[in-house]
Amino acid sequence: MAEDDGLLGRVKRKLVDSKEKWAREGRLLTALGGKGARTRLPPGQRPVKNWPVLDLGVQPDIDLERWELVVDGLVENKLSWNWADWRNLPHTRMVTDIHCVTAWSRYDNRWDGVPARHILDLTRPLPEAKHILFHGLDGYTTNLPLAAFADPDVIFADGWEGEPITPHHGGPVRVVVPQRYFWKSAKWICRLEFLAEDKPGFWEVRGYHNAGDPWREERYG
Ligand SMILES: Nc1nc2c(c(=O)[nH]1)N[C@H]1C(S)=C(S)[C@@H](COP(=O)(O)O)O[C@H]1N2
Ligand SMILES: [Mo]
Repeated sequence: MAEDDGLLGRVKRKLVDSKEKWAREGRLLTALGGKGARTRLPPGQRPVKNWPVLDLGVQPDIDLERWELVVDGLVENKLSWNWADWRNLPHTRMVTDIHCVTAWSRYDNRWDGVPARHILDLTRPLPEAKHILFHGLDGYTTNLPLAAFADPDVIFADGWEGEPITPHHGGPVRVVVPQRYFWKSAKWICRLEFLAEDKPGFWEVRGYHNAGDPWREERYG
C-alpha cells in the first residue's frame, strides 16, 4: 500500500512539523518567551475590569489648538503634526491587553489611532537609529529598542472604546505598547526621538527594568 504509506507519511510529517513548531515557540509552557507560549495573563498579574489612572500627579493642561507631536533624531524625514494634521492621518483600530507593573492587567482595550509602523513609514529612521525615546508633555520619558517600537501592535492612540482618550489617560494622544509593562506607554506624547544609543527613561533610571517584558516578568532591575 505504497499510496497509503505515502498518505500516512504526509500526515505524520504534518504532525511532526507542527509539534516541532510548537517546541520552537515553547507552546504549552507557561510564560516563557515566544508568542505561542503565552497564557493570556502574564506571571504575577491579576485581571481588573476598571482602568486605574497612574502618573506623576502632574496632568498637563493641553490646548488642542497648540498641541503638536514632533518626530526627530535619526530619521530621514523629521515631521511634526498639529491636531488637524494628526486627525487626517489614516487611523486603525486595535484591541489589546494592558499589563501594569503594579500587577493589574486589563483585557480587550479598543484603541483607535495611528500605528507606530505608519509613523516609521513616514519618517524613515536612518540605519544607525536603534532606539527610541518617548517624551510626554509632563516631562516623562520612556525608552524602547527600535525593534520593539516596530511591533505591529504599537499604536499612538487618540481613542479608547470609541471615545477620545481622556486627559487622565494621556489624551489627546498617548502611546500603547501592549508587549511591555504599561509604564512604557507614554501618556500626553509630544515627541518621539530616534537614537543610536539607548537612553533609559524616567522609571528606567529609577529601578524599573530597562526592557519591561511582562512575559519575562521584567519588573525591576
Ligand atoms: N507622560 C506620562 N506617561 C506615563 C506615565 C506618566 O507619569 N507620564 N506613567 C506611566 C505609568 S507608570 C503607567 S502604569 C501608565 C498608566 O496609564 P493610565 O493612567 O492610563 O492607566 O502610564 C505610563 N505613562
Ligand atoms: Mo506604572
